[in-house]
Amino acid sequence: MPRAVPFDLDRLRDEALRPIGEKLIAGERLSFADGVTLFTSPDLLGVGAMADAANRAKHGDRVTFASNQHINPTNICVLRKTCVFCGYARLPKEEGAYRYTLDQVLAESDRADGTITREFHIVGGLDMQTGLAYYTEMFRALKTRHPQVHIKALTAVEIAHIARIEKMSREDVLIALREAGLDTLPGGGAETFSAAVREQIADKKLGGTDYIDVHRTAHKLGIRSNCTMLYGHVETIEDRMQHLTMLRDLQDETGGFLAYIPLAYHPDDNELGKTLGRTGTSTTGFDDLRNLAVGRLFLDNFDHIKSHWIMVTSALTQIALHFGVNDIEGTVVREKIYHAVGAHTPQGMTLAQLLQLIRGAGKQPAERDSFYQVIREFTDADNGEEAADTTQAAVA
Ligand code: V47
Ligand code: SF4
Repeated sequence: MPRAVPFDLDRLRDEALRPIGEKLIAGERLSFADGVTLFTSPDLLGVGAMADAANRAKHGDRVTFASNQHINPTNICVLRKTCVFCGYARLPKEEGAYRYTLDQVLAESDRADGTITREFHIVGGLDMQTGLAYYTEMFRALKTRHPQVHIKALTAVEIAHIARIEKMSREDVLIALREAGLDTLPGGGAETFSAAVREQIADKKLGGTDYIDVHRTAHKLGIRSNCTMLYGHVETIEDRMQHLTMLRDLQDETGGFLAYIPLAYHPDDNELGKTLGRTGTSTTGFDDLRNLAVGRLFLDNFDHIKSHWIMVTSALTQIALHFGVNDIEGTVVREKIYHAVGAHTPQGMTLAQLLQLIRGAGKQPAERDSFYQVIREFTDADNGEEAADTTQAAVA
């Protein structure tokens, strides 16, 4: 059962939201139909106010971030032609294709030296040459070189790909990766689960039920994970709700999800954007805030709702801190995937910029580890100066 949340119903201007506000106050779970109402109500501020109340009940004014570094070891991907929303992947012989050697991965990881980076977020394409040994060697070497750094790596889609090319079960792949140093799974690869949507945007990709199955297997092994939803392309509101319902159901079953991160679709430099005739920013600020707020309200069994500022800008992320968001993607060194599809945000944010963003929203910044344990609270006078800044060199 969700917790009862104090809320002033007079803040709602849309009568259709009232029964939802009453459920919030009573600690009752929202239905699929409630989710549709939240997605369609003209009263975005009312939706946001409820999400803010639900968030405050869990986290007060605290907003967390983790200092992480993205490493994308290969952009070679067998699904390059069928994931039409992706601008990052290349075929093996295509211009721009790359696959890092272990030494290149280690050289990139050394950017973490002398910084506050505590997590490597490692994802890439479905490359036939990067099987289990490629990743187990990589994780072992990374753990030896940076023992303090958490490894959040390989989406459900990549796990299933490795299992297929190695002719192993997904469970055995996860066990081997964990032995090599894998700590948690990121949430990528989910897109939108609906079969009709997948047929249009990611025809050959691991299906929604299988994505859930890989996460279930991981959770049962004690490997926690994040989850995402790609929105703002061809999906309907019902598709979004089906997706959120599947995530909420698995969370009821395992409790293994750490955070939910809605991802705004970017249309530049990918086939889908051309087909839809869209360029620039595809989602609206309204839709970005609404997706975050609905995530907070509907996913009552999730502790953390994260805004990926790279996708929706840091300005919108700041406002989202009043729409149910309690966590922001931290200092992301050398992000490549969204910058391949037209994200115009910087490739990283400094610690000082992050603190300014959070404080500017009237919130209290706290650095967390990858399991959401708070490592450091920042008092108003504390600018984290004694901690080396992660991105100064990297964003140049
Ligand atoms: O699965 C690909 C998305 C995802 C586009 O777990 C696109 O902490 C928008 O999942 N427009 C990978 N999005 C990134 C991801 C993620 C990011 C940050 C934090 C975490 C976490 C996970 O990027 C892919 C796909 O959904 N993506 N192309 C595009 N054109
Ligand atoms: Fe490959 Fe992932 Fe891009 Fe699909 S979204 S083409 S699986 S890298």
